[in-house]
Amino acid sequence: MKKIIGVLTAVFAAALMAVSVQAAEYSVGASSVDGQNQATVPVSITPDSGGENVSGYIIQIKYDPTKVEPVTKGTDSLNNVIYAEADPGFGEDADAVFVSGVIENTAYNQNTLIVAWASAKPVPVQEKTNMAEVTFQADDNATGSVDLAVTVVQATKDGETVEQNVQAANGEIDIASFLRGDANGNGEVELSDANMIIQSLIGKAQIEPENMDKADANGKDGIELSDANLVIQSLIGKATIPN
Ligand SMILES: [Ca+2]
Ligand SMILES: [Ca+2]
Repeated sequence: MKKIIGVLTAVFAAALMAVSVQAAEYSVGASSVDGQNQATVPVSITPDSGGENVSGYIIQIKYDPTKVEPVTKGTDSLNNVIYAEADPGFGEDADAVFVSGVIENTAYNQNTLIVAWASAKPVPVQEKTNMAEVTFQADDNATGSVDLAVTVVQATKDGETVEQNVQAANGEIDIASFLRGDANGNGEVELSDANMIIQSLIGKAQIEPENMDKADANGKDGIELSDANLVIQSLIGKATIPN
């Protein structure tokens, strides 16, 4: 079992040379969905102080497909798989077309999710607004952090292209591994975990709160002697600790 604990933050406000107007800032953020190993990643825009009239964007998110995959959200009317959902509050009357797709580059473990939106009518934006949302599913065997690099490939305001290939944000999703039996939380199951469990049962040591679930090696009835027993049996190949 894994859980996603990371937060993805925008680290770079896109600035643009081609026009005198300062560009809006695009960002993504991640929050965990408990128990599902998923992170929701909203794609948002923070407009300039004067506001923006957004009429289109193409944003790409690069990710490692061996660790995370975007969750499919069904198919569109042309039977294309959808990987992102437009925020219902963004441009609902704009007569927009919303497209998402994945370009695979498995040789380098770097896939690209592209989210593109274009509207007949510009959408006025005065404050930070979510435009779309992507959900990433962490692979069961993934550990560590996953980099997500976000680029605004193109953006249009009032139908005019104003941004091209602007690095918008970099971030990562941390995948915390949950290792059952690891009562001392050092990332391995060893004999000292059995010691720890027994010591806690006789009041000689205290298991850290974040390791309490891990110390329940058999995954039932809380922490008991049989959990220490199972840890030892697993070390000598007599039993397997459940996930
Ligand atoms: Ca341990
Ligand atoms: Ca137990």
